[in-house]
Amino acid sequence: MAKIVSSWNDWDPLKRVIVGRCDNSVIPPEEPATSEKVPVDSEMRGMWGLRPSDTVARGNECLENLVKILEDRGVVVDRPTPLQWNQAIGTPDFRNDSMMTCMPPRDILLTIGNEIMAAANSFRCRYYEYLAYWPLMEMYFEQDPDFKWTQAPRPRLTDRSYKHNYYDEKISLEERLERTAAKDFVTTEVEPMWDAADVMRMGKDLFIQHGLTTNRAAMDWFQRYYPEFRVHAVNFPGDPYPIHIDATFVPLRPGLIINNPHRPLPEPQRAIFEANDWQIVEAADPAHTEPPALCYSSVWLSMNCLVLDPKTVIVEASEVHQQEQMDKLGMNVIPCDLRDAYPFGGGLHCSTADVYREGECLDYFP
Ligand code: DAV
Repeated sequence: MAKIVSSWNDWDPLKRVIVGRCDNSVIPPEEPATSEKVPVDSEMRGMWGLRPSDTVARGNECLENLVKILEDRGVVVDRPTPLQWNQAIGTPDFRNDSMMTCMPPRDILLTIGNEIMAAANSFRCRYYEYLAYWPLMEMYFEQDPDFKWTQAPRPRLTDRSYKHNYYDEKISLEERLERTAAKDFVTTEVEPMWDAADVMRMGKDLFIQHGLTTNRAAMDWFQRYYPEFRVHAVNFPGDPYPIHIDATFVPLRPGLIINNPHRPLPEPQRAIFEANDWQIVEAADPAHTEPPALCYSSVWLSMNCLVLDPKTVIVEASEVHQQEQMDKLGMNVIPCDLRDAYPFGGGLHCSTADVYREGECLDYFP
């Protein structure tokens, strides 16, 4: 019996990882939590259904590029088992006309030490997405006697979980920014809801973004579940669509973080980093002015990199400015052509979920 699952942060040497799949991906129908995520001028507004098959094939090709880079470096790569995502689903509390995808895994699975936990996502269309990863969880459970297989409390996602008419087509960018600054998001606080990609793991500290996909009740839940950890709620008032921390605040190695210059971490939240001599560097500008077609995310997926070890990082191949900056920061940069996977939910960090990194749970902020 071997040790298969262990990871405490995003930078220790990566040995085993899950890479998503684009098969059967759907642009989901509108529901209370998702309309917020689609910008008013997006070509995706008001449309839903299976994504065009040529884009699925191309997205999968990009993910294969990543798999090859990882395997060539000796990293073990596991893949999910996609479901037929364009099926209607229901629970006693809600019905939804479709599911979405098994991209990106980073939103669904949170690895903390020897535990992998399926998240309490706020999108109804993602309610059953964890099933794509269950064959892997079964395998880890069978092979690793220390693996803790966990499901966070399932949110009910009734109408009480959302602010209705929170989202108004006519809302201006300024109003959006005011809402972010006021921590006024589409979810209510009746139950903990969170996406795993809002949680940044740094040993004994968890920095969790409060935004459109993760609420305050989730912070409270995390602190009670992990009493030995310090849970920090963080906010980035410069982000009009605050979803996931990994295109905003990205650690490269102990002591060094790149921060989206449009979404700076405000005082006093910076204090804990500064007091411990961490350097927060403004990330380089993206190489693109627009995201690819049918993409939910912003151009800042440029900084959504996958750190292989404290000296090595995979960066998207067209993101030349980000590559150059990483190089200057002393990282060995491996470019990977992945841009056509962005529409499926994200960049290099999003498209993966940690299974095993060397190293232990350290206190970086004593
Ligand atoms: O900037 O659109 C994308 C994060 C995806 N996990 C953004 C955030």
